[in-house]
This record gives sequence, C-alpha cells and structure tokens, in this order.
Amino acid sequence: MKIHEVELRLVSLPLVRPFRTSFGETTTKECILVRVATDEAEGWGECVCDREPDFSAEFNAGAWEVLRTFLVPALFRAGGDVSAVRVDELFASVRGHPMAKAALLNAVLDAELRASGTSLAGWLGAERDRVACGVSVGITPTTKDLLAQVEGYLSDGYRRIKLKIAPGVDVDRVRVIRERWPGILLSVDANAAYTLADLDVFRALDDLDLLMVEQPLHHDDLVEHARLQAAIRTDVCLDESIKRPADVTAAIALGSCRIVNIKQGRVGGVLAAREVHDRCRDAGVPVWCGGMLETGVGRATNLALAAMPNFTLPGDTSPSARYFPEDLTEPFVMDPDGSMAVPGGPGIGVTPVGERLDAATSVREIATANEGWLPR
Ligand code: OSB
Ligand code: MG
Repeated sequence: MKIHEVELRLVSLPLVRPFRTSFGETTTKECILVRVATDEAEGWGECVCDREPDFSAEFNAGAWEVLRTFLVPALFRAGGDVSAVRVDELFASVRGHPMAKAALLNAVLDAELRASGTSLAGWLGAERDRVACGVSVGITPTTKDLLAQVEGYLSDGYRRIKLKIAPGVDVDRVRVIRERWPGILLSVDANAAYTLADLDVFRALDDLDLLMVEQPLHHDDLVEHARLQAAIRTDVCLDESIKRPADVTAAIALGSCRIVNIKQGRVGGVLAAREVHDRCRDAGVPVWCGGMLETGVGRATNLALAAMPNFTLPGDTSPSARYFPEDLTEPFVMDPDGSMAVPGGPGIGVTPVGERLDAATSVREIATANEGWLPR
C-alpha cells in the first residue's frame, strides 16, 4: 500500500451544551482530522487534543506543527509504502506527542483495513457487535441542573453515569445523585484536581458506593495515586497518567489503580491501546473506553476498541446526539437499552460527509509524496 497524499483539516463543531471539567469549559469541539490517500483506499484519523494544553501537554496548533514538520515527512521519507506497524516504529524517533502520532497512525491503519475489507473491530479481535454506553456529565452551575441532566440521561438509557468533580463541587453533589438513584452505576472524574491533602474528600466519597474515582491526583503521577488507593476502598481509575503502555505496567506494579480508562489517542493510537488492553487483561485489571468528545471519526475508532474482551465496564462512548447538533459522519445512535452498535464495515466503518466536513473546516493543508506540502 503506497501513501501518496496526506490531508490535515482543522475542524470545529458546536456542542449541544457546554462541557465543564475541573480544568476548563468547552462550548465548541475543535480538532484535527487526518486523511491519508493510498493507491488502494483512503483512511481517516482524529487527533484527540483540544485548543489548549489543559487535559494534556498536546494542543491543536502544536499537534498540527508536529504532524506537518515531523510525522508526515517521516512517512514520505520512508517511501510512503508503510503499514501501521511500520508507522509506529517510524514515529519512535519523535519523542512524546502521542495524540498527534495516533491521528496519523490510525488513518494509515484505517486505509490498510479498508483496502483489505477488514473491520477495525474484527482486526482487534472484538467479541461484541454492541457496547454498553455511559455518559460523562460536566460540572453544572447548580445541583438542580445536575439532577435534571442526570435524569435526562438515565431516561435516555445510559448504563453508567460519570460526574465531573472539582474541589467545592464534589461530595455534596455526588451524595444528592446517589440518594436520588441508589442503584445506578455511578463514578466520578476529578481530572487531576486534588492532592493527597484532600484525603477527607475521598474518604467521604468512599461511603457513596462509587464504581470508581477517576484521575483524582496530578496528571502525571503514579506514586501518590498508589498511596491514595491504599487509603480508600473505592477503586481508583487512571486516565491522564497513562500515556503509554509502560505506564500501565508501572501503575499496576505500584498499585496506583484497579481500573484503567483507555483512550487510544492519549496512548499513541490503536496499536498502543491494544497493548494497554492486553497488559491490563493479563494483570486482571478491567478497562473501559474513555472519550475526548470525538466526532464520528474518533468515535468509530473508540467503539471498535470498546468491543474488545477486557473492556468490561461501560465507557464514555456516548451517541453523537449527546455532543453535537450534527456530527461529521452519519450519527451514532444509542438504543433505549443503552447500547450502541460497533461499526462493521471495512476500517473504522464510517466516513465524514463531504459538505458537513467542508462546512466545519477552517484550515486545510495537503502534502503529496512527490511535492510535499502544497501552497494553501
Ligand atoms: O477526562 O475523561 C475525561 C472529555 C474531554 C477531556 C477529558 C475527558 C472528557 C470526558 C468526556 O470525560 C468523555 C466523552 O464523552 O467523550
Ligand atoms: Mg477522565
């Protein structure tokens, strides 16, 4: 398979409602989409970082630069005749930037699988054709708003509710939700907003029968999480701290968590995500599929992963309507039982709709194997 063209697009999609976390608020999803064209098929990848380096060190303008200056040229220097496995090796010489790498690697893999008529889910050894959906509920202005949102999501059928928390908007609110719905699967995500000095908060959360507390401490930490996990009953889940497969091995050895959130983009793409999945499976650690408010392109990739055997907990794989008035692909729809179909077509199984993609695009650059980056 010979890659002859790579296209980068910066796209923006308004969200149906603002999404607030401990690190900030988003009202518009903005991300880079990558398209690779080969002699046999096209492939798509979505970069999961955002405008600002707030969730991770990566951000859109930086990822664009890394893709434009280092990753795409590395691919063409290798002759463009590369498989996804080879791309992973090629990228090893660029340190860091897993999200930028993931976007291009996933696009190459998508093209490869489309060319051979294989679905990503099938290629990954997925065992289900539907996955259970959870929803990540942003921090709301008031507890009343939170009750209303959770009520709406439960009536939609979601099988797990995750509440974003931050200092000052935590135990009291989570308790209100737990008392109103004693039986639901409920978890919280702090996005690294606390320190070990906040042990009282986590001891109080221990009484609320939570499925897990996600990334309570520093975004790069494993050791303090191990101390916290030893001090509380609730399972700690790591998100931000796991940036490559070796991190999960260290986390398990240290006892930093008992559950892992896998975001393929955060760990460098589908191949690394599969490796994280396998390491967790071998250690008996359950995983679930996280999300980064992806458009249909990234969502399709996530759903294929979420269908793998050790993804035993409902993920943040919500349907398109939870995020966007109109997605870039045909919308992903959740059934009233809270499940969603895993795409079964070749590759990721979906393609952005031309006119919607063009309407959402603000910047576009194309490189060809022969001429490099074309004038904009
Ligand atoms: O921490 O899981 C997170 C969204 C953006 C950045 C980080 C996170 C999230 C979510 C939403 O929780 C997940 C989703 O529905 O895509
Ligand atoms: Mg998280």
